[in-house]
Amino acid sequence: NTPPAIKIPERYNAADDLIGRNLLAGRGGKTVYIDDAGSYTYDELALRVNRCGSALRTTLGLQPKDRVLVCVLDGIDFPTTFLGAIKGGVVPIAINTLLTESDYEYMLTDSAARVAVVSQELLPLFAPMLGKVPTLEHLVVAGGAGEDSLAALLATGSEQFEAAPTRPDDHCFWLYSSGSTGAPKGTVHIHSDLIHTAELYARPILGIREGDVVFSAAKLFFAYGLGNGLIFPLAVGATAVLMAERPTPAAVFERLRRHQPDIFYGVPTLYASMLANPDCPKEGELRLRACTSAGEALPEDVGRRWQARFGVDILDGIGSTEMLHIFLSNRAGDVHYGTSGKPVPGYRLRLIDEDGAEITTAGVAGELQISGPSSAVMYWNNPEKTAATFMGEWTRSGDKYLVNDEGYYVYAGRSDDMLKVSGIYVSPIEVESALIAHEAVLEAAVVGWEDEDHLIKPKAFIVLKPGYGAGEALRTDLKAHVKNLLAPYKYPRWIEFVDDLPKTATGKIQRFKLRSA
Ligand code: 3SK
Repeated sequence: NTPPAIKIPERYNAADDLIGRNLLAGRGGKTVYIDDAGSYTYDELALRVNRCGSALRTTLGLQPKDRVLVCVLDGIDFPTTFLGAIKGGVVPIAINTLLTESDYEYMLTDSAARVAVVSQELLPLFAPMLGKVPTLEHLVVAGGAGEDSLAALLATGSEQFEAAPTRPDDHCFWLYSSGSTGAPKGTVHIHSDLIHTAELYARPILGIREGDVVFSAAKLFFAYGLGNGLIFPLAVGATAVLMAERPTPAAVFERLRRHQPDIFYGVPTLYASMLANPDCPKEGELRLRACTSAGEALPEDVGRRWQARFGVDILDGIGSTEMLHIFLSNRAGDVHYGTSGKPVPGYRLRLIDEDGAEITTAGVAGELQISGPSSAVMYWNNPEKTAATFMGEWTRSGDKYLVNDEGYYVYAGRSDDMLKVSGIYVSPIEVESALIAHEAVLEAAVVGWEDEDHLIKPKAFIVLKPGYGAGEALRTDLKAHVKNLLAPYKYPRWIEFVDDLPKTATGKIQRFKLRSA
């Protein structure tokens, strides 16, 4: 089951490879991107990337290994800037477009980026940084037309631009990874990481191929979205649809209907709200060949309902910012809803118990650690967290998993999310899945809550589907429903109905926020 070794030359530039392979294969005239403004061929992308790399190096005077912050909404300017920087040996840092001014100030200061390329819509948050963050020299506006615009910068660049002579293990780009505690960590990836994710996961497991049209609801600044919409399509010669706006069901339905993608990449919350939406496409309206889900475990019921409606499975998997993309996944023809599937060949997984011993017994949960060739090499400026996460060959995930009797990995919550109720471990995820199987429930989050004796019991926060009214009768019904499905001690002692759940930018429920609510 070991994949063939991926040969990477001694001199290797990831952007040069991802674009150059398409030009060499004669795909220059094929469409690589469709965004809200139009479509672009591989030839056009190559010229934009050359102009960008050359302008960053020559016009703005950046040196190899300098950082450039990229806070850009999904559209052609994102791949232009991200790949242009990489081609020039400059290190782009793709960051979340939904953060606050103080988050951006932290990232600019921590990274000492000399240039920030930001979408016009985000300029008010970044304008105060010039002068405030001493290392920031230039603010470039994507989408604008003035002298500070990306368009003006590209016009100063050259269409002929030789790639920087980087090596496979040179720093290539960063993403900021946010944990449940502490400041975000600049996660440093190297040039060889990108192609490894494409060759190990996207081609063999996802089945992406030349000519496919793909659409990711997850944005390019997430590791999940970056693979989905940038690395994978370029690796095989596909076309990616990019959408700047928030991925609401309505916006996603419109793109699915208009562009008829072969592959759709979503997250569990979105799949659930799409299925609950009256405008959800009917069976036969879409031509999907594959769908993926990541970010958090996909409730079994959502996967089954999607499959029943569209005749295509959702390949639920798990990846991480640290591993760059998915290393554990279901696969077509072997989908086990309620599990994350099996390891992606090329990655090794182990489960570690609280004493640091490897778990070899089915059904016993432990922390998931991963060994594989796309692991980040460090957290910038953070030797303690680097040492705690990147332990030589093994990278810690902070997620708890167990392997069931059939060899499939089952998510059991974050390392710190498990509840001990009356001395017995309860997975909040298991209780949430039971609640989500109730017809009235759109989303659920379960946390530990102290009872009058200061003993921990499960409490559920629930978002109802439209048309269902909160009330005592529904509370009683939901408790009975969980007791019916699971061991009775697992039922939530309290149920609070809420309008929405706190989530990270990648869509993970922030249970710690509910615990302290
Ligand atoms: O959250 C995930 O499962 C994930 C998947 C792919 C890439 C990155 C992440 C965080």
